[in-house]
Amino acid sequence: MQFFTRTFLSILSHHLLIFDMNTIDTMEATVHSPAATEHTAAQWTEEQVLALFNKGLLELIWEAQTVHRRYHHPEEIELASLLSVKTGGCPENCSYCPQSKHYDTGVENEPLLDIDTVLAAAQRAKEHGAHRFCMGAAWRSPTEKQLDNIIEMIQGVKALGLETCVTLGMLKKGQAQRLKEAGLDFYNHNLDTSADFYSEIISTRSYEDRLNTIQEVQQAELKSCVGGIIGMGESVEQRARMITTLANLNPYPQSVPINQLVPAAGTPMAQHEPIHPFELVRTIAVVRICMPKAVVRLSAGRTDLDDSAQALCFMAGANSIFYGDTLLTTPNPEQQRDKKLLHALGLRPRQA
Ligand code: SAM
Ligand code: DTB
Ligand code: SF4
Repeated sequence: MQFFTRTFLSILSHHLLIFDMNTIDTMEATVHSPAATEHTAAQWTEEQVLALFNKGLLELIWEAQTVHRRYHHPEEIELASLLSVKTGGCPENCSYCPQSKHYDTGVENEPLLDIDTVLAAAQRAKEHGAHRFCMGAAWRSPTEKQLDNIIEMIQGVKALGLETCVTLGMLKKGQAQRLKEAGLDFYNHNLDTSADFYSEIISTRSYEDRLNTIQEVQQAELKSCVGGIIGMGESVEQRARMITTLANLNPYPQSVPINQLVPAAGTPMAQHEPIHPFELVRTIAVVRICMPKAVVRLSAGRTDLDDSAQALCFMAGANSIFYGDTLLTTPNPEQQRDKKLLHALGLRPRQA
């Protein structure tokens, strides 16, 4: 009897294995990815990325989910809390940003927060279940003195057992290395859009400047967090172009935040119509397929998404969110609402 049971189970598991392998083969055949399985892959063309954008949405989500499951736990989500440690008065003229001094947005130019305030916020974030703590500064580029202060914050936050990320603007030679030595985990520096659309939204710096800082970050062996914003009036081709640039970075970013424009009053983009949530879902799916191992963050713009739209973003491969009641200067969904949503979807926070 035992023999028959064991034989039956062995035949069954063999068949299941064959079924599984066949299923995976079929899945891989439909993704058409140019060997984009490692962080070092650098073979995407604009045409291939645009072809993904042009697929049927449900097919695209399925492909993205297939890639996602190959590299990530499908029920795990990263919770990243965000704090603006230096708000407002920024000399850059990014036309989406409420912190630029070029626009009258009601955001005041505030001094750098003191270390105790930052560490208290980080402690609260940890108690609420955050895994990563990101600190943002409205600077074009930090001075050495400003970097000293940020380094003290990084060391304090790390000592609390949180992963650290900072976004401080452009870095000069040697600054990424200083941050690395301080124990920083991630540097966030977004490309924001495609090279050909960039000069229409910012004129105080170039795309090249952005790429140079990303290169500094990578050469210092910091992990990079690089993404963009959609809904600024860019075309689908321009979205595909931005993703091609991201995916062809060598290595591609370990973390990719996808923001939906938050149209802030007083900025040149204040009147922009919101994009349809499916456009965000589609963009996330393409990012997931092109950068399979990256953590993809559903970032700014979540207050405009209902639970179903967010669930679709997670199906499409997003596995990180900003967690906390505010982003830098604009609102984010309340923590309690997020807790309920994650529970309803069976998602559990990634542990340190
Ligand atoms: N000043 C630094 C810089 O620009 O690199 C760091 C802070 S900046 C506020 C960080 C990122 O926030 C920007 O690159 C952009 O992607 C995002 N961001 C700013 N304003 C936004 C808005 N209104 N909607 C969506 N994302 C926004
Ligand atoms: C990122 O990609 N999004 C975050 C973070 N990196 C620094 C910032 C979103 C800012 C949204 C507008 C605001 O709150 O001021
Ligand atoms: Fe300044 Fe960054 Fe805002 Fe641009 S996005 S205005 S660089 S804070």
